[in-house]
Amino acid sequence: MLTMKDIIREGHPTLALKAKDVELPLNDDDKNTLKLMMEFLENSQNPEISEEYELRPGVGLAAPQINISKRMIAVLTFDEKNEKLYKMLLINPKIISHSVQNSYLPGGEGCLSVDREVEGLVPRHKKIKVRAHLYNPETDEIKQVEIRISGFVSIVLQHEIDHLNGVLFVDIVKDSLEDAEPVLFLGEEIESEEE
Ligand code: UDB
Ligand code: ZN
Repeated sequence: MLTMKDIIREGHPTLALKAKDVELPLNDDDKNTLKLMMEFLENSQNPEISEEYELRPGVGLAAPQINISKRMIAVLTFDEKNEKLYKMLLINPKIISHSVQNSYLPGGEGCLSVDREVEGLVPRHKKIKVRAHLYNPETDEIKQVEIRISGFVSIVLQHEIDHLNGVLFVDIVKDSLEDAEPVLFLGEEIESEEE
């Protein structure tokens, strides 16, 4: 299994590289890497396992973060807005279109590869359309997909795709953003400023 020791940190040269396209059909090594990436996210979100192995609970992981410079990402997160579990292993993901409107996580971002608190906001597209190959390890099937998403999952996908392009959130974090709306979670609302 993967642990935090397998995750390379800020400053490691691999994190700054543009990762290579993955050749299809998938070879057994790449299939194994994808399975290990999803297993890490599952373990990291399991309270007993994450405590025992000291894992940070991750919602996404890109192959370069385990020092494999290939265009593969794993996402495991529950979207409260549409009550959908996003559990995806994506190969060669590409943002084929996006909204003009920007969005951001109001608390800022963190990263499994960054061991410090970084203040500031990260501009993201509010909505994206991603074309990728989706791998299903249960059936060993792969299919091309187009995913249209907004909200938190869209931010996770953009954060992971940035890793494939050698970009860390710390490289693009801003003190303030103009014309961007915060991603809100269930039950949250915008505080109105009265004067
Ligand atoms: C994460 N998790 O997994 F706003 F329900 C981060 C860590 C680095 C803090 C573990 C996270 O942001 N969880 C989260 C945030 C919420 C609401 C919620 C859970 N990553 C993955 C990563 O580093 N991938 O490369 C960082 C995230 C920052 C924005 C999207 C991914
Ligand atoms: Zn990250």
